[in-house]
Amino acid sequence: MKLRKGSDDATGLRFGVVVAKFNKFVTSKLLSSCVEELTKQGGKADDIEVVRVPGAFEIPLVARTMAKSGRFDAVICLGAVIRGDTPHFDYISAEVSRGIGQAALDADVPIIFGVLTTHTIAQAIERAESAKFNRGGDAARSAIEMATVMRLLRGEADKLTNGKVGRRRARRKQ
Ligand code: INI
Repeated sequence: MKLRKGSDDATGLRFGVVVAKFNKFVTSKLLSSCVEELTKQGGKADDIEVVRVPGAFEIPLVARTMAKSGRFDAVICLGAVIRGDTPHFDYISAEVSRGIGQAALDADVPIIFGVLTTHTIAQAIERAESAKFNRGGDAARSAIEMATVMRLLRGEADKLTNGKVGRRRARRKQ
C-alpha cells in the first residue's frame, strides 16, 4: 500500500483569500488568524492576496476567478452566515457552500470552505476566536494540506506523462 499525504509546510505556496465584509466583526478575526497561520507555517506575506467581497453570497464567483487565474496553489473562503428570523440564512448558506464546491471542481484548484454558518452571534464569535475554535487557522491548515497534496499528485501525474512521451520519442528515434 502506498500512502500519499500533504504536508503542513507552506514554503513557496501562493494563497488567495476571499473574505466577506458582512459580519466583519467575525470575518476580520477569521482573516487575521488565517493569515497568521499561513505565515507561521512558512508562507510569505507577499504570496498571500486578499480580496474583500460584500457578503458570503459573492464569495464563489471571486474564488472561482482567483482559482482559475493560475496564480494560486489554493484559495481560502472566509465568511460568517448567522441565522436570523427569516429564511435568508438558508438561501445564502446553501448557495455559498454549493458554489464553493462547484468552483473548486471547475477550476481544478483547492478552494477551502472557511465560512461559518451558525445559529447565534455568540457561536460565530467563539468559532472565529483564535484562542477558541480558531476556524480561520483551520482553514489555513486545510489549504496548505490540500495545496501540498495536489502538488504531490500532479507531480506524479506529470512524471508519468513525461515518462510515456519520453519513451515514445526514444522509440521514434530508433
Ligand atoms: N451575508 C453574509 O455573509 N452573512 C449573513 O449572515 C448574511 N445575512 O444574514 O443576510 C449575508 N447577507 C448578504 C449576502 O451575502 C449578499 O452580500 C447580499 O444578498 C447581496 O448579494
